Amino acid sequence: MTAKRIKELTPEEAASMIKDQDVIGFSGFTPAGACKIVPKAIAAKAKEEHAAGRPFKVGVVTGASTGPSLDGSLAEANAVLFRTPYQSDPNLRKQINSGETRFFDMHLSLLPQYVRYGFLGGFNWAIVEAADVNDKGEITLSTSVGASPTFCQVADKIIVELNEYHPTDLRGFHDIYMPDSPPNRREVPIYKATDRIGAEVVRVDPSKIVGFVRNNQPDEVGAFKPSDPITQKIGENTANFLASEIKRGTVPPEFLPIQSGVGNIANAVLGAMGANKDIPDFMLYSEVIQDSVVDLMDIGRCTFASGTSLTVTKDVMDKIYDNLKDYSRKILLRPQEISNNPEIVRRIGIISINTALELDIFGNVNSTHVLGKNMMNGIGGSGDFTRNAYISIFTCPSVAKKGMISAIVPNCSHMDHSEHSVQVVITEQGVADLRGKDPIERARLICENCAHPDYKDTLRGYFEEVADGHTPASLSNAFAMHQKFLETGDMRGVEWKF
Ligand code: 0RQ
Repeated sequence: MTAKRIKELTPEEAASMIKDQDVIGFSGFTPAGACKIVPKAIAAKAKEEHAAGRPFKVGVVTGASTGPSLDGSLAEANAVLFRTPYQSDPNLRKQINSGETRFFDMHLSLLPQYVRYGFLGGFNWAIVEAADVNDKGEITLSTSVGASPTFCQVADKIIVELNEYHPTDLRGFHDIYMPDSPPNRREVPIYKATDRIGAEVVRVDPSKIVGFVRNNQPDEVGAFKPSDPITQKIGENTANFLASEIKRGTVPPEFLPIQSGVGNIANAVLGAMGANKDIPDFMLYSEVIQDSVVDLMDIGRCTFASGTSLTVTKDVMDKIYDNLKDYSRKILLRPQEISNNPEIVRRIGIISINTALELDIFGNVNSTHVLGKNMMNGIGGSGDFTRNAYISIFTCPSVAKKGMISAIVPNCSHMDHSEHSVQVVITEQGVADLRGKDPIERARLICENCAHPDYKDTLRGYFEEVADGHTPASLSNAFAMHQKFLETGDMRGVEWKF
């Protein structure tokens, strides 16, 4: 800790300054770098206020999802006025889906500029976790950058959650760069994943920092489920597809940077890519750097990872901190508007790999809404990458809920990524390469190569017999599989009505 003139506060003193209806930009992109001790104190204050019969709710804006101490505590205290841009907390999800909490789902690359343009109104506070802060107003962030530089720039006041679990030597791990606003914006000068273009620290007017709160707690990153035969097969199908693209010359032999989503499927895909000898050593230009990436670095298969968060379990984090100099040469954390920047994605030719909840036979993808209405997490960065990728891939198991839901349906019940952006679909059953295919060809490929055998005949019946038009559709049958699930708890055995 290198600041002498910034006041130390207790978490309760920090929380006492937050008022009902205040809007707060919290650090955090996944549980990595998310505030922990101050939001818990704010949640405790909310409970006290509610017990005294007074209203108390705050607007919560973050980089992406956070951990239980932030979204979990505030939701449990019923203290969230509105939330954006992405979340994954079960309690908060319930409140969002019951209409109790306003949530608006945003492309993660757009959030910082929305905030700077004033689209979301004023920000009373930036509350950011840091590894260090000094009297000049230089903040060394911890394990994520997310939207923190922007929150610090626009907020009236700043509270720093100084987390001494993170070494001050993290200075140098970040590349902080904020584009000018139009009409003065220039190109973001990144031409390869390893380029550095900004500062090591977030620089703020030190008089805006009202104090710091000490903490010493690792990130609340949960362990991954071990990969199962389904995720393993999806991973192998993806790796084999990419190897075949190199072989046929549509992907350059030196390969291209990879973006990979989060979660178990993404973990399995990266593992399979690492194991596939026909895929050269590769770099990541992604948003979330998770355990599997560090494993691949250790065996030399991943040579560099640029992201906005280092979302790793405690053992992996400890390993990185024990060898910080070495990993600093291979890992770089950037603001989310740079890690997910469409201009860069298009320029450097990123291969994007994201997960669908459901997709339709034409290649439209739903990543966010269960049965068209209940929010799961949010679109996250998947749209930033998909729309602009060199090759955009969506993966998912062909069925969910023990086979009672087909991930492949005649019509998506909600749409996040359209057929125009989705190029390749991969399930454990196989690969559908949709490039250069018309709608009926797409439907045949997705049905034959990716659908689960329990659903193939039903799906085939829809587009071969019931539906018609350039994009075969039957408005009265399009949601019959969803309807059957709502009525019986199983999508199987739909009979089409002519
Ligand atoms: O529910 O846990 O109750 O069994 O959905 O599904 O298969 O475990 O997959 O954890 O990878 O999540 C799309 C949500 C997938 C995620 C989504 C049920 C299924 C299970 C989860 P249970 P899985 P994952 C970079 C990229 C959007 C953001 C994004 C996501 C649960 O990947 O949020 O891509 N993506 N970001 O049983 C009803 C269906 C279903 C279904 C699955 N069709 N209908 N339920 N489930 N399919 C990251 C960031 O931006 C930070």
